[in-house]
Amino acid sequence: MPNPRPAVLVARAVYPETLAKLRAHFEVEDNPDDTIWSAPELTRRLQGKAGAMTTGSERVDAAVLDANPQLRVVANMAVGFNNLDIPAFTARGVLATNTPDVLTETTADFGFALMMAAARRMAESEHFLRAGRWKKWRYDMFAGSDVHGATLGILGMGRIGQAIARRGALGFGMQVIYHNRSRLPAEQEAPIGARYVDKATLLREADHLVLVLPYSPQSHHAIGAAELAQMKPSATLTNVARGGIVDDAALAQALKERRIAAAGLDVFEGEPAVHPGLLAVPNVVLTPHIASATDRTRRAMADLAADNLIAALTGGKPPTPLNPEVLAAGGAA
Ligand code: 8YV
Repeated sequence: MPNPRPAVLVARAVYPETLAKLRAHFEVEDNPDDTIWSAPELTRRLQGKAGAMTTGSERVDAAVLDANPQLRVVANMAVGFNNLDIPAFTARGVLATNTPDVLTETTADFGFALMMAAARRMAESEHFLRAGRWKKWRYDMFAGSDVHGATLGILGMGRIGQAIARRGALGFGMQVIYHNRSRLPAEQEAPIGARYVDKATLLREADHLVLVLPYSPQSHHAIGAAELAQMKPSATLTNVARGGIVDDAALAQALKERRIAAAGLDVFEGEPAVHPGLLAVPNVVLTPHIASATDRTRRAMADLAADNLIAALTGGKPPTPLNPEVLAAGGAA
């Protein structure tokens, strides 16, 4: 018989409604101060817990799992799950879940906006105005590069990549090229006229390159000095995926030397720290990992994470499992 009221840990501050929903089923330890716990602190607080709700700031690996053999499920309030060691979860029969789909369009909106802001130099020109430096108009003042009709390059053509590509193709008349681990079926390529290319072609031909691939050891520094050198000097680079996919030091140098025109970054290697070289150059728009941050979407993410946790621990069907083989083997509840 499963415990009628299992204990769960909610590792970061979340909506009061989400906590109330969880409290209807579980004994909940939450984190009202929103402290980011160290690994030993997280490990300690997980003692006796059957489930946990995490965000990207909590790393749950083999050591954390081994210290908490009672843990059945971790529900990550994010679509990305590089903070969870999924093979370690699966090997121990622990379920992991994420929050796909509910954030796709919101994140695509933001990715597109960041790309446009970089191309049209919005942040740079706004800072100029606020600093009181706008004394007269000039023909070439903050002349950027066009988005409409340009070539949009997407690295990582998953749900969010496709949503950004739709905006470009259908809203802005852009030619879409993409590179991905696998090519999309023709019926998905056709409506947006997307052309599958190798990575070198993507780097060489894109006017605006947007990164939307998952972070893994394979994608670490997928964009470094060598890749930046292959891009057009007029090109922009936008990252709404994960820090670490771009070598931030190499990017700062390329921006400083104008080897690419501009960048839009929502994620950083080692965030919330930001490479000082990026802070020092004007031609980059910097935002603090907020691509999914609309009220409606963040609530939907919290709700989906809670639904996963509840289903997993009450004998239901978790909506978005990352390692469904654990469920097939009779795991979670
Ligand atoms: C989250 C994200 O806000 O879903 C993701 O993968 O990067 C963001 O939407 C962040 O990871 C907090 O969990």
